[in-house]
Amino acid sequence: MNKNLEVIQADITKLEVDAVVNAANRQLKGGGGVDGAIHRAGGPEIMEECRKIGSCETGQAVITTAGDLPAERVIHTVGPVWNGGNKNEADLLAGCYLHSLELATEHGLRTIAFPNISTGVYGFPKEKAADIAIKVVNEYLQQNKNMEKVYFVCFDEENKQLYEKRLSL
Ligand code: AR6
Repeated sequence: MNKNLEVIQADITKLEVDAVVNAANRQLKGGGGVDGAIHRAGGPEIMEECRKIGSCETGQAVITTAGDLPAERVIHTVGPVWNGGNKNEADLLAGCYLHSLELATEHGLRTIAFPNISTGVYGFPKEKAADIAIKVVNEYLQQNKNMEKVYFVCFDEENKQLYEKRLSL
């Protein structure tokens, strides 16, 4: 396993990292799950910036302040809704991880925490999502030495076990 990769079970809003990633929607209008938790804990400044940005395409990422969160910035990415697997869901999910990492690098951010994007309300199968997330992040870390630490933040036990198994922890 890449030593810059770590699996943790935690509430992402509590992490002191350079960037936390939010599993947002295309309208950047907030919602439930991790999105709701980030806006609740981070306060209204995050939503103010989201409103100015307007929207984000599925598979892409945008960046805002982290408001009152201990992190420095929030990267909002929009995961695909699972629709059976033939609607380009895998590539779109890979795009979420890649574009978030690229945006972090552009902004000089060296530690980043990802939630399990699309595996909640959006219904992406957790095993497939873990395979994609680990592959994209591993490849990125091999090619980009600027990134110090990537955390896979698993909220539920099932995701934690899936990630640990794949990373042979
Ligand atoms: N910290 C870390 N992970 C969390 C937290 C938290 N505080 N809360 C939930 N999770 P979801 P999606 C996990 O549904 O599937 C929203 O309404 C959760 O257990 O948050 O990409 C948005 O506005 C799951 O493993 O995101 C969108 O409309 C993971 O975060 C839509 O849901 C992602 O679940 C996005 O759906």
